[in-house]
This record gives sequence, structure tokens and C-alpha cells, in this order.
Amino acid sequence: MTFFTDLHLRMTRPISRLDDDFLANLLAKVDVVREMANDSDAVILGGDIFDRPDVPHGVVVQAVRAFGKFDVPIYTVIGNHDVFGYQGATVESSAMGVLLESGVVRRLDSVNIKGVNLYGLHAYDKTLWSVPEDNKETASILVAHKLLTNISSPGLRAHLLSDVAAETNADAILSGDIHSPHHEELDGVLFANPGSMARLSIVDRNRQPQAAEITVDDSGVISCEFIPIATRPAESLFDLKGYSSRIASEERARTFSKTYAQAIISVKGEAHKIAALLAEFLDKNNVDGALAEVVKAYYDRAEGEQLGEMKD
Ligand SMILES: [Mn+2]
Repeated sequence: MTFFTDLHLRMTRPISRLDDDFLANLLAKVDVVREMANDSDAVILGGDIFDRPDVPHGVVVQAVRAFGKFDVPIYTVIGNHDVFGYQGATVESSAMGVLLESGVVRRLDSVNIKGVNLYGLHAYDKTLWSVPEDNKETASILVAHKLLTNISSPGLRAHLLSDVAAETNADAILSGDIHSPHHEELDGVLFANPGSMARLSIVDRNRQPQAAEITVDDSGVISCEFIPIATRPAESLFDLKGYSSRIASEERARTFSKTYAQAIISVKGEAHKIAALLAEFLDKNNVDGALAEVVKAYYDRAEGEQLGEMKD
């Protein structure tokens, strides 16, 4: 089986990108996967086929055309970007609904492919990692559009692979949603996410788009290999100059608010005096309203940083 995820088809290019043929580039990757998948029993998608549930009709037409060329059945779970507001009931009124209705892509709920049971866990489903126990003698794969990660990060509403491994009775979990890849085996469970096929953000610039080739041997052992999908060099696809100037201006803003925070700290307990001075300064210098708002925002931020430092 061939698995890939998070295609994020859209008409316009993301702000971080330079290629005006962004959609064509994505669809070219689908073509590469199609040739790869000639010997596969099925193509499995991890969701977020569309970047929005209401992409322009032209995007849907091109998606139907691209997936319609496959000779093998295609199954997908539904991603959060494929529906409105995490509501499963909105699939039918979304681009995904049209794609499913066209019949070229089928929705993955549960299917047996050459003796392997596959189950879909959609973005809007209650997060349950268990699969039905019947037919447990055959291999079972759960395909999930859920935040699954091997990187522990406080505050991130994600599921750690090690926690899920302890909970699930599936033999493998293929996932989309998180755009960076993982591939590991924990407690006898194979986890694989080849990463998003679309590289929407500048942080993706050095990440290789890839698909996964999933094989199940006669004794039901599942293995996975990531296959890179060729792309043009990052310099021709990503707006690296625009990115460095954005970084530079953020750096200036940080320095400015840091300096401000230090000034406030130096007059401990008298921050209101600085606020008054600032207001007076803005007034005397005829600073226009918009700029005054910006300066005030810096002031608030500086005050926030002061409170943060006081906590430490
Ligand atoms: Mn996504």
C-alpha cells in the first residue's frame, strides 16, 4: 500500500512561496505517487487533501481529474482542513464531499485490503486508538488524522507516540495532521507519518516531501519505507529573502521591547510614570494614531515581559 498525507490543495500560493504554479506542483507530486503506486493494492491518504473545505471549484475539478487517473483504489480519512469547524456533518458541503461523491476517492472507515484490516480515524472523531477486536489474527492498521508526535512539548495538544503505543491494539498507526515526519516502532506498534506532501511554510523549506510504501508480509508483519518525492531546490520555491527581512524586523521589535522592559524594571513599581511619559511624548511629537497604537503595543508587551521576568 502507498500512503501519503496533507496535500493541502489550494489555488493560490502560500505567502512563503515563490512558485505561481503551486497547485500544479502539488498535482505533479500526485502524479509521481500514481506511478509509484502501480504495483500497490491501494493508496491511502491521511487527510487534509484540501487546504480549505471551500477551495475554488477549479481545485476540486483538478483533484477529481488527478485522482481519477489512478488504477488502484484510493481511500482517505478526513482532515480538519477538509471540513468546516471540525464538524463531520459538513463533509458533504465541502470540497472533500464532492471528491468522495465523484467516486475516485473513497472515505476510509473500515476496509479489508488483501487480508489487512484498515480503519479510519477522522479529524472530528472522538480520539480512540482501539480497533475492533474481531479478525485480530489479521494485521490491523489505523489511519488517523490526529496530532501524533514523538516530540514531547508542554502546551502542545498532541498525543505522544509512547502513550498511544500503550493504549492501542492496532499493529500500525499511519497518521497525518502534523506536518513533520516520524517513523518508529514502539511496544510492537509501527508508527509512520511521512510528513505533509505540501510544504506551506518557510520552516518546511529543507524538508523532503515523501510518500510511504507499506508492506505486510505473510505472517502479518507490517513494514514501512519512506520514498522521497523529487522537488525543485528550496531557493526557487521559498521566499527566503522575504523571510529574512521578516525575521530582522521581528528581531528589532524584540530588542525594542526588551529595552523598554529594562527601562520599566529600572523604575520598579513606577511603570505608570513611563506610561505617562510615553503618552506625553506621543502627544507632543504629533505621532499619528496608527504609530501611537504600535508604540503602545510595544509598551504593553514590554510590561508583559517585565511581569514575566519578575516571576522568574
Ligand atoms: Mn494538515
